[in-house]
Amino acid sequence: MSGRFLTFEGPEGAGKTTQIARLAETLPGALLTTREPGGTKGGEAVRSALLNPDAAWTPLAEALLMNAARDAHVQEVILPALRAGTSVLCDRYADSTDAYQGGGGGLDQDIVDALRRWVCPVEPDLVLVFDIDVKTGLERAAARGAADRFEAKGLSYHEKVRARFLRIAQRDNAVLIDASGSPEAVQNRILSAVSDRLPDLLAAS
Ligand code: T5A
Repeated sequence: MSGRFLTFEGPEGAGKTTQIARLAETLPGALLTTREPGGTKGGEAVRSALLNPDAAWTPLAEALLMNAARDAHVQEVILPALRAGTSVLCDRYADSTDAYQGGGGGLDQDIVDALRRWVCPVEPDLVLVFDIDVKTGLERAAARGAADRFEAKGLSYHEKVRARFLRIAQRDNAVLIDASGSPEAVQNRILSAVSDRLPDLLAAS
């Protein structure tokens, strides 16, 4: 595989979508931007079901649905792109299942890990873990419109999600990004992390 695989993780409203667009404009070389849950027709249908505020899903059901969508996304989109030499910028991936269903929802770690082993034949070269105060992130997300099913979960759920992301950020393939401040300030932190960890990506032509 010759493309690089970067994932963007973190709590609600951390600014991932904004920064993926900015990074995609900056990087040379073949690039694909995509998101989870989603990225395929089936995955987008699963996304609508999961985010619907009128639906009720247990943490186990959420993890199974997220991974059903992820399996299609990995097989149909991510692996073919990486094999073709295209780098992939992905808004959330398996670490979100760890943080939300595991950290927030209390799902058994063995289940989270087993799903990851079955569904994820590829791990990211770099995980950018955005960190933002939970209230600030939820306020940013709320300013955009009505809360989806995850945004509507309580503050203590989102504090647990954030705590799990902080743990994930300590992994060797991860880096913590302070997501507070202006979009320009956050972009500079990201460019510095990418240049430090994956200099070939910035140099690619
Ligand atoms: N989920 C997902 C799981 O539970 N398990 C899983 O396995 C997976 C894959 C997806 C939901 O699914 C859950 C997690 C999520 O709850 P989503 O809508 O994709 O739903 O949720 P988010 O990824 O959190 O998307 P958001 O759009 O809410 O947050 P982003 O992408 O981090 O933030 P962004 O860029 O859209 O910015 C939010 C708002 O803030 C502004 C933007 O203009 C925008 O209005 N903003 C800033 N404002 C001030 N300063 C800055 N620096 C700003 N940057 C952006």
